[in-house]
Amino acid sequence: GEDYPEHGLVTEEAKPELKRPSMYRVVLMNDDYTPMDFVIEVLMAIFNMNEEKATQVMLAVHTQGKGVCGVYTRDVAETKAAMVNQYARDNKHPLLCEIESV
Ligand code: TYC
Repeated sequence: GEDYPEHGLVTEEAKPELKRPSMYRVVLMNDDYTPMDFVIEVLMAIFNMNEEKATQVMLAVHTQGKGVCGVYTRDVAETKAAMVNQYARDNKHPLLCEIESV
């Protein structure tokens, strides 16, 4: 855009173009041991899904091996993945959540 006005006093620096933040997929991995109800509970609690959506995503992970829980900025994606992994460990389940760049 214009760096300076046509008239009047300049009171601010020129505004730089803002970059869009990099986005990351939060991916849930299937395993043979984590109970289906536990996965649904995690999806509802951490990814704000209703029970129907959480069930759909859990079954997609169960049948396809992995599935996307959501796409977020890096800090949010890392925090949500860490929350899933910590909650799974606390409950002695092998459930694993990863992040990958979109
Ligand atoms: N495969 C698990 C079972 O049969 C269920 C499951 C679904 C586990 C999704 C992990 O990310 C997962 N109990």
